[in-house]
Amino acid sequence: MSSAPPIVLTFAGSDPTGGAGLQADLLTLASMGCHPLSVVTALTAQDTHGVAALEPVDARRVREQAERLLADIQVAAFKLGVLGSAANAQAIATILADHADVPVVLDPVLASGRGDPLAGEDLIAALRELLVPQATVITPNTLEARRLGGDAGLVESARRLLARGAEYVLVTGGHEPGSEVVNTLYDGGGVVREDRWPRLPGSYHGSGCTLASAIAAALANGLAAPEAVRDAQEFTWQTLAAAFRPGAGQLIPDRFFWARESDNRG
Ligand code: PXL
Repeated sequence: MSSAPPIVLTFAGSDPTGGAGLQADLLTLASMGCHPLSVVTALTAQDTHGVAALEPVDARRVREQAERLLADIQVAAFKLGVLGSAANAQAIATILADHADVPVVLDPVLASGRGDPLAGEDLIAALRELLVPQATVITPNTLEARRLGGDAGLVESARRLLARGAEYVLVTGGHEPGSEVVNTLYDGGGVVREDRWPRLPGSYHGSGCTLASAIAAALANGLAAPEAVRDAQEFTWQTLAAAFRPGAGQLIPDRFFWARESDNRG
């Protein structure tokens, strides 16, 4: 019998398309050999063109969902995506503080890939003040890094996030121009690694959620953060290379690309 899968708890908003959000996290965590626990923080209505509506779940319900799980089940990592409200961020910060030995991957989602806003100013402040200090790895794209870091340059923004207490900051370069996407991992000592990936054509829905969840899965599988970040990028790039277009809008990463590779077909 194989051993039990490591367990990862994701706090995320529901994306009914299955491209991003909670559903992306579940697919990624499962594909990387983990068992996902999930606390829904917000409901969205959307299609592959964009987000039409977002409704936060009440903070008491968020706390209740998580407390029930954590009283019963031991988790190997937390992953945080869309949180829905500053009150939810506060509730989650309290829960994380009660489990300070568990690694935390924080994807500070401020907007969808297409630019639909997914966090207001009060939530951004709560992310910066309450959750960044508890993060093992934060995964801002360059826009989020600048916004969270107080509109400084990228290196200075990363430095400010580290100064707030995050252990590692992975700044992802998908929004910057160029034929390569450059992702840079920083810790308090400076650049830990810089990875370059051939830019794939097309517009993807859920690449950031996939990357952050893959890092959480790799940490839960026992890797140290720099190796977890490397493996997660490799996994994410492959999901993007295998992406498909279920509707008329954005492409969705295939988190189970390996189950459909031609070698595996009967
Ligand atoms: O891609 C970030 C993201 C996360 N969570 C939810 C989303 C999106 C983007 O649309 O809808 C729920």
